[in-house]
Amino acid sequence: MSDEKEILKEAQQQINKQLSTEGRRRFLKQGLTLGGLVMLTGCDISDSQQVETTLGSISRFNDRVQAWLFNSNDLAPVYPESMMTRPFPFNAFYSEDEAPDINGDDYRLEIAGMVADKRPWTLPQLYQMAQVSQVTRHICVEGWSAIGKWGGVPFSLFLKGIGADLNAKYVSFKCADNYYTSIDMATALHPQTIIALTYDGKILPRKYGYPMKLRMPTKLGYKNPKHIQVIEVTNRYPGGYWEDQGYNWFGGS
Ligand SMILES: Nc1nc2c(c(=O)[nH]1)N[C@H]1C(S)=C(S)[C@@H](COP(=O)(O)O)O[C@H]1N2
Ligand SMILES: [Mo]
Repeated sequence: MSDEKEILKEAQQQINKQLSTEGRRRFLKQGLTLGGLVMLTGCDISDSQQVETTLGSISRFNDRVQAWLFNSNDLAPVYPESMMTRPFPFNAFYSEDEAPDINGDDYRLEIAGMVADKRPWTLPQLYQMAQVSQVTRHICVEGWSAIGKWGGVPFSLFLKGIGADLNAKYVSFKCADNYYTSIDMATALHPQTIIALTYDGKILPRKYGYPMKLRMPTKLGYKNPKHIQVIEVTNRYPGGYWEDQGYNWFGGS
C-alpha cells in the first residue's frame, strides 16, 4: 500500500525523536532499526492501528528506561537574574485572555490518592511554608526557551508533609483549565521541583498559572502544570493532555 512509506517515515521519526534525547542514550538507538523493530515486535506496518499500539508501548518502555537513567542528584543549570527573559512568554492550549480567573479566597488545593493527610490546602497555608527561589530555563517543544525566576515550596517537603506514599509510581495534576499531566516519583522528589507560588518575586500572575504551578527545570514545558487544583499520588498511569496525543510521557532529562 502507498501509505506504507508514510507510516515507515513517521515511525522512524517517532523512534528518533524518542530515543535520541541525549548522547548517553545513543546506545539505545544504535541497535534499533525499523526492520529490527518490525522483527522484534512482529508488527505489521500496513496496519496503522497496530503500529500505533506498538509505538505506544515502545514509548512507554522508553519512559521506564528514562526514569531508570534519571539521576535525582543531577541538577538543571541555574542562571543569574540578569539573564531572565523579559517579558517571559505565555503559552497554553488557548490564548492569554482565556486563562482561568481563579479567586484566591475560595481556592482549595485538593489532595487525593496514596496520601495519609488528604485535607485540602488554602493559599495562606501554602504561603506560610518555607519558600525557596530559583532562576532556571523553561524549554517548550514548540521551539522556544526562556529563563525565569520561580519561588515556592520544595515539592519533596510538601509530599513528605502530607504523608504521601513515596514508593508510589506517579504524581498527577488536574488543572482549573482541564489541563492535566503527571510525573514519576523520582522527579517529584528532585530538589529543584517546586510548587511555584511566585514569579519574579511577585504572586504568580494569572497567565503563568495563578495560584500555583509545578515548576521542574528537569522537564519540558508541557510537564509543568499551571493552575493546579488536584494533586494525586497513584500507581495507575495518569497520562496527560499532550502526552495522550503522542508527546513523550517522561518529557525530560
Ligand atoms: N494548566 C495548564 N498548564 C500548562 C499548559 C496549559 O495549557 N494549561 N501548557 C503547558 C505548556 S506547553 C507550556 S510551554 C507552559 C507555558 O507556561 P508559561 O505560560 O508560564 O510560559 O505551561 C504548561 N502548563
Ligand atoms: Mo510547551
